[in-house]
Amino acid sequence: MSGKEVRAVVNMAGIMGYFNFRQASPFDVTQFSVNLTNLALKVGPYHVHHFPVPSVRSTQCSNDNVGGHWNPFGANTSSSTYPAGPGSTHDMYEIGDLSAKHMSLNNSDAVDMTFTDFNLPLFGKNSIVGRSVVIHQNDGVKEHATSADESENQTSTLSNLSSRLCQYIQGTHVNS
Ligand SMILES: [Cu+2]
Repeated sequence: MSGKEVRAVVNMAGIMGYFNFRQASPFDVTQFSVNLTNLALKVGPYHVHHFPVPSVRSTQCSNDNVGGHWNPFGANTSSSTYPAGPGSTHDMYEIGDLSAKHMSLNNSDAVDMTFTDFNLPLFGKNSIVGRSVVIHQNDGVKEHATSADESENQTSTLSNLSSRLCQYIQGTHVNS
């Protein structure tokens, strides 16, 4: 069967790089890569949020538009048992809580890491494809958003609303 690979190419506010997600089949783990430069120690958490960025020229990167974290199983981040960082089994986290599951970008200028995620589907109703990735600044208020879409040849777009940034993930089907 055909695998899936989706990517957000980031070129916003000086930050360059990408998030890449690849899953060979619904029964395989997802390989999740983060490659970002020029973070300038300004950002920290990043998540898959519920909805895609509304349009290619969007100035609408707020949570009103992209929703909260992608969390179809209802993990409770307010619980005392919710993991504060990496090291717990992936079913303990919101699917979209990538920074808690894998690595915060706190105090980073450049990252180039690949992780194995056991709960980050690119297939089925819990898929992250067609949603958004948001990078939050360290103050927890400002954020940068990207949107996941598996259609091919979609043009990367950029918009900058105050300090929020929106960009689409471009996807391809890959042979597994
Ligand atoms: Cu977020």
